[in-house]
Amino acid sequence: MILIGVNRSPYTRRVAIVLEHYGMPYQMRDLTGFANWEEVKVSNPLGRIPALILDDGEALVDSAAIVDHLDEVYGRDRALMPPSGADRRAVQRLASLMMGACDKGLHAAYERNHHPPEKVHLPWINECTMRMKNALKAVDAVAEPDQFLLLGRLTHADITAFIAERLARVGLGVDTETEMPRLRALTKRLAELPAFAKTEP
Ligand SMILES: N[C@@H](CCC(=O)N[C@@H](CS)C(=O)NCC(=O)O)C(=O)O
Repeated sequence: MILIGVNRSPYTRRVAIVLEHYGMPYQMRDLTGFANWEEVKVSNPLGRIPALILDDGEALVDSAAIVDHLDEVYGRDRALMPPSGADRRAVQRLASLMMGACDKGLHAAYERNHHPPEKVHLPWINECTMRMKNALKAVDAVAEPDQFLLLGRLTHADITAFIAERLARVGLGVDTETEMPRLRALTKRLAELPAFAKTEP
């Protein structure tokens, strides 16, 4: 498989962590939707990363759809997403919150990075950042010391919390150590696990 994207993209990193955790072989093609539009659009007409090219050439797009496929191939009963019921809903809820937090963070970053300075609307950046932080704080409130977020094991909730916290801290300068200390403690522990360490950009 070929993963198109760069690990500084939270969505790409999520897929890379899942591939590593499942022990699935893949090659990385370091492309971004902005710098490499012509190449990326071949796999994703939106020009967004990540895209995952399967061994038969089929291209999957959008991190959620890609990890759903990887969960299926790995086996629903042992995947990072529980197969059904209350456990599945709980993991879906936190993972959706965290992917939404990434979306808010990117809206803020794009406002800053893709507009001429005189057209940057600071209130929009602040609004998006506030909403992102609110979602991160909701996860911080349920994070227990030395535990995974849910079910006593690694799930998509932890991986998505990891990438969202990193985007807030590294990409937007949020002081997560102070504002979401329990979440930050979790992401420090996760960073030590092989799938996370190996994909650090
Ligand atoms: N919902 C998509 C979002 C992907 C996304 O927005 N990726 C960013 C990089 S972090 C991108 O390629 N942006 C280029 C663009 O929006 O044109 C996913 O989960 O994969």
